[in-house]
Amino acid sequence: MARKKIALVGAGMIGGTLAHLAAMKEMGDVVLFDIAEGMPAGKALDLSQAGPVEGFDANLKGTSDYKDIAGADVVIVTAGVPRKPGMSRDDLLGINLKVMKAVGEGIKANCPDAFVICITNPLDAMVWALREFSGLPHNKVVGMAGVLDSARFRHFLAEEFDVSMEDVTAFVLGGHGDTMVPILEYSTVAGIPVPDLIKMGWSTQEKMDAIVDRTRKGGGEIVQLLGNGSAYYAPATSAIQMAEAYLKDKKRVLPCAAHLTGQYGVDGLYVGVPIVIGANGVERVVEIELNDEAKVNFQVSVDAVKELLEACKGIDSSLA
Ligand code: A3D
Repeated sequence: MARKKIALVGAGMIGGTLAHLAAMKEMGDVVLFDIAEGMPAGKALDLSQAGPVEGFDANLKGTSDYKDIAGADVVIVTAGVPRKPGMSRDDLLGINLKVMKAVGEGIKANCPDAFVICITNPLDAMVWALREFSGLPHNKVVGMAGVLDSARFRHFLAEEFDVSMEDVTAFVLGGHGDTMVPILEYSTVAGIPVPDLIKMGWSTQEKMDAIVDRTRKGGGEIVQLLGNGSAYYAPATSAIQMAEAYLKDKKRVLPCAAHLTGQYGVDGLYVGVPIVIGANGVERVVEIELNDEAKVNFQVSVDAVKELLEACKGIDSSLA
C-alpha cells in the first residue's frame, strides 16, 4: 500500500512542527508548501536528516508550487500571519482572507478529495472562507481550535487537581477566541465531573472560574510571553490528532470547528462543537443539552463568528 500524503500549506512555526510530528509518527510522506522561496525546502531537508537518527521513513519535500500537493490525503492549512502582542485574532482577518482564497483554489485544483484542517486565524471565519473558496464538501473541511482549547483547559485542571493529564477530560464549545465556552459539567477526572470534585473539596468554584478565564485567554498569554508570534507546539499536536482520526478511521470524538446545519440552533456557520472524525471526515455532530448559562455564552460566541463572516463578505464579494 502506498504511503499516505500529508500536505502542509504554510511552513512556518506550526507548519514545521506539523511536519516533524507527521514524520516521527510515520503518518505518510510530507509536502511543506509556502510562498517563501527556499524555506520549506530547507525545513524538509533538515527534517529528512532527523530520519536516520529517529528511524522514521517519510519523504519530505518543500515547495512553492501547488502542483506538489496533488493527491494529498490530508491538507493542514496554517498559511497566513500569526498574532503579535496587542493584536486580536480578528485583526488578522483582511490579510488571511486573501491567503485563504489562494489556498482554497490550490486545494480545489490539486487535491479535491483531501480532508482539510484549517488552523489559520481568525479560525471560525477562515475555515468557513476556505471551504467556500475550495468548494469541497462541508464534511471534509474542519477547523482546529477545540482540541487545543480543551488541551489548555485539561492542562490547567490537571495541575489544579494534581492528577495525570491523561485522566482529565475537558469540554470546550463555541468559537475560538475569548468567547469560547469551557463547560465544567462535562469536564471530568476519570469520569468524575468537575462540579462533583468541587463538592468533594478537591477545589473551589473560584479556582475553577479562574481556570476557565485563563483557558479563554490561553493563546494571548503565550503571545505575550513569546513576544513574536503565537503558540505552535500544542496547536500542531492538536491538528495531528485530528488528521490521525481521519487517516486511521478512528471515529474520535473531538471538539472542532464544524459546519452546522441546524444543530445547536445554528445554520450555515462553522462553530466549535464535538464531532466524530473517521474515514468520511466529519461523520457526526454531537449535540448535547446545554444549561441556560452555557446557552447564553454559546450564543455570544456564535454572534462573534457571524460578525466575522459579515466582515469577510464585505471584503470579498464572491463570498456574499
Ligand atoms: P508563521 O510562523 O508566520 O507561519 C505562517 C506561514 O504562512 C509563513 O511561513 C508564511 O510565509 C506562510 N504564508 C503566508 N501567506 C501564504 C500563502 N498565500 N500561501 C502559503 N503560505 C503562506 O505562523 P504560525 O505557523 O505560528 O501560525 C499560522 C496561523 O495559525 C496563524 O494565522 C495563527 O494565528 C494561527 N494559529 C491558530 C491557532 C488556533 O488554535 C486556531 C493557534 C495558533 C496559531
